Amino acid sequence: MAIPTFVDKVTLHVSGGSGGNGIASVHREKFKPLGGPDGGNGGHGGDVLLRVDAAVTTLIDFHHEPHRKGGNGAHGAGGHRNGGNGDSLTLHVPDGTVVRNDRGEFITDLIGPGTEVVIAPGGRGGLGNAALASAKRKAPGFALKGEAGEELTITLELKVVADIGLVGFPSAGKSSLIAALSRARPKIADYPFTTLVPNLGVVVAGGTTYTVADVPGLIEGASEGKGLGHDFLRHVERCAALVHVIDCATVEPGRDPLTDLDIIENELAQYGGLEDRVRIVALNKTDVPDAKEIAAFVRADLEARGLEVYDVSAASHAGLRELSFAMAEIVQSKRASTPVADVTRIILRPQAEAGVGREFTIDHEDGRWVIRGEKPMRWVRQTDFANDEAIGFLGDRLNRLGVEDHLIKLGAQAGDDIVIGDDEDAVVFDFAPDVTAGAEILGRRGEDNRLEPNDRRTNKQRREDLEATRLYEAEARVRREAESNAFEDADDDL
Ligand SMILES: Nc1nc2c(ncn2[C@@H]2O[C@H](COP(=O)(O)OP(=O)(O)OP(=O)(O)O)[C@@H](O)[C@H]2O)c(=O)[nH]1
Ligand SMILES: [Mg+2]
Repeated sequence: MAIPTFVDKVTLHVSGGSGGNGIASVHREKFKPLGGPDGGNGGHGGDVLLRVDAAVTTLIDFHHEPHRKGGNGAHGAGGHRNGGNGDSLTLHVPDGTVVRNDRGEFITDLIGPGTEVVIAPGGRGGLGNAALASAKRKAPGFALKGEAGEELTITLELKVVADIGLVGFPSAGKSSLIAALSRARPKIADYPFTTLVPNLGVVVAGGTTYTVADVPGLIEGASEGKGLGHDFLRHVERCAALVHVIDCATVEPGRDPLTDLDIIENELAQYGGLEDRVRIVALNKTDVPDAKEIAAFVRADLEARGLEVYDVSAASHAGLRELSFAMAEIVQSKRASTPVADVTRIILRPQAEAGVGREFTIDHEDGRWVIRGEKPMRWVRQTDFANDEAIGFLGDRLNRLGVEDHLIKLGAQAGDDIVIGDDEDAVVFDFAPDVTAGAEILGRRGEDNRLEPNDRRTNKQRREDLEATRLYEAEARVRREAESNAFEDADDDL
């Protein structure tokens, strides 16, 4: 039964964990009518990461389990308790994994063990009302919601990272050569298409350590899907050199070393992109007497084409030393001319596409004003629309960013539709310049008049209130400073 054990292309759905909600809570104590806000922050959602692991050679695990999600952050709680962060999830991928989005666009290429990328960041946790308190907004009756983690569909494609690629007809002896040159033990047999997946071997020669990969045999018409087709050629795309392994012992009609070479070169040309790779020719099976003669016969022609030619036998190991040194030399000079990339730990953080680099944009589309930008869109996601005060807070944030001024400048009229965000995530407002949503609660924007001095209070009450206010303002300041690192973006304008 054919069970796929090597999978070199998969589609994967990844999503970061959701951030926990911040909590609106008020500290209650006997004889203190209004304690300070003490709602804690939600924890951040866990990220989903991809990391190159030398021990992983296939993408098969993802084939079986294509949905992966980071852990959710916990919600905050009263008494200044912050929710814990969600666990991040690290997915181990083979060296040479190419990552693309669902439109087929390149995201990143993961090369070198330890290289990692945060592919789906977790959502930010929402701030609790304690962290949202300020001199002006002493007791916020709302908190920010946690945000959903980033969610995306990606394809992972394995392109083997090898220094040398062996190409040739089926049964030419490619896998036998890898076995003879390295400790790898690929399947070898006297029927064509024995190799269904690339084999990788590590070779040490002349003080150089390098890797050699073979690919399933090619035949004429591979570019039209004959045999195993072209699919596997992507595994030699990263190679510094290609070695033509030519079977000098074949008795098949129409086959001889020069014709074989031309056919393979033609298929490589159809595939494209490999023109600039150094070529070496390994005339194999020279342990067979007839083969030795044929090899001697074609050498001059091959050399006349500018090719380096090696007579070898994977069976007797004749000529392997010379071949392995020739390969080492090419690898050496390639490495010397390529700047050393820091492959140990590259951390990429793909950015959300909308509004990167600027605060916001406003477009007039179908009679509506559409606002886009990372901050406004994030702020909308953080807003609890069931809470008027939270909506007022959103209005304040937008105005401080200059959204209202800009809308007026562009000619927006009261009552116009204002849309923030795109498609399913969009939120529509009526434009109401100078009138804050939630105005019935808030006096001047952002000021909570439940806390304003009130003539009916006695002087003693007033002193007590003042005392309490000072206390929790001081507390809130200390807390905000402590958390400003973790929440640098979220509270940058509070
Ligand atoms: N006599 C002799 N036989 C060889 C030599 N190298 C390989 N063979 C034989 O040729 C047959 C095919 O060898 P493989 O190494 O499987 O060939 P391959 O190029 O990997 O073939 P595919 O995987 O089908 O593309 C096997 O029966 C090997 O034993 C050699 O140097 N001398
Ligand atoms: Mg093989």
